[in-house]
Amino acid sequence: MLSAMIAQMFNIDGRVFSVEPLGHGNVNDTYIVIFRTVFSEQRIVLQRINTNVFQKPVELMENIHNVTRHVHKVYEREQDEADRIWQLPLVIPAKDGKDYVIDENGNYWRAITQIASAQSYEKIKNAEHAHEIGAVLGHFHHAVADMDCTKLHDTLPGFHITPGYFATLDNALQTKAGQARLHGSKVAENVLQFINQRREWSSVLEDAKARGELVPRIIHGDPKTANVMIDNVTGKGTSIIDLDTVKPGLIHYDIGDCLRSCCNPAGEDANDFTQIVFDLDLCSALIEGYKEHSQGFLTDNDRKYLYDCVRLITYELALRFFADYIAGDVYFKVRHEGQNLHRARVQVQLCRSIEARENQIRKILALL
Ligand code: GN1
Ligand code: MG
Repeated sequence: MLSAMIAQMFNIDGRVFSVEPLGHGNVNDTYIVIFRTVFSEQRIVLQRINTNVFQKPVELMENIHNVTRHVHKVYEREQDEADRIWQLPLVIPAKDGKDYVIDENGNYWRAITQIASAQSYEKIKNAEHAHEIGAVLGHFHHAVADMDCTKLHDTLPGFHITPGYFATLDNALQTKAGQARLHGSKVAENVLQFINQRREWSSVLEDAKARGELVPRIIHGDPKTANVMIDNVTGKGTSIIDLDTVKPGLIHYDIGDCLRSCCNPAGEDANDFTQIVFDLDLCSALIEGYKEHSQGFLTDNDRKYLYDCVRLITYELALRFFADYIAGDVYFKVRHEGQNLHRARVQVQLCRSIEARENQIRKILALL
């Protein structure tokens, strides 16, 4: 098996014993690999980087390398005062010293340590879980707060720049196949209508950035429920994972995405649309956890756009899923035809719920 052969090219003791798929990532292929020696075994996470999405894998690995090295130092330095052992995966070098291996087809692979005795969940479980996810994101932001974001590469230009995604959608809509998908169902037409009604507002964060009200920092880029490891023993958050999108960006992209993901108890693949709501108790719990561990670095201008970022990142994901459906599923992996349309519809429903609860959400976010 190719993945086993690749795994063996990393600098890890022992021999590959097994390789199994891991998680439900929408972009990369992820495996858990067990290495055995005569007296022990070790599990590592092996990933094939999707270079259709991440076109600069070497720069991407450089970002991950530099950020993890910095964060590990912070966590070690602050260890004695911490209420837990905070963790972050470590990049495992290949036997040739590089942070990746290129296979015979030109694919890039990387290996990272597994955060053991912990797991992540596709859907939020309860308020305590939301609190811990907020804590992990807040603590990660605290750990990178003193790092100069201009030292990182922009490995995914346009990522979370909401107005930029209209070009993808509009181009796809101009094709025959795109028109057929749009008019193939009332659902698709309704999603497009929802998106079009909010086009003008969708530059709200980018406009604030252009005015200098919001400034780029280091962000995680994808702090969804499934990317936060929860300790099996204590139930506390221990690590954020999936560091592909660690790069310069607005902190609002992270806060918005985290709330979008964690405050919807029905999850991204919900089938029962009556269950899709933006849950205010989960929101309060997440914000509390974030506040406790981010050690307060938000400015007044940052606070001004907190409600917008929750609504916007939810809207943006609806737009991204929908544009990909219209384009023929070229970006997000799908397990069945129509999945990206379904995913878009879920985010539209969530966005409607956010809009309906604007005042209550603003009140909660004012606590940050
Ligand atoms: C993608 O690959 P994965 O599942 O970590 C996407 C995120 C979306 C997320 C939605 C690079 O993340 O932006 O929020 O799906 N990542 C990229 O589940 O586009
Ligand atoms: Mg990701």
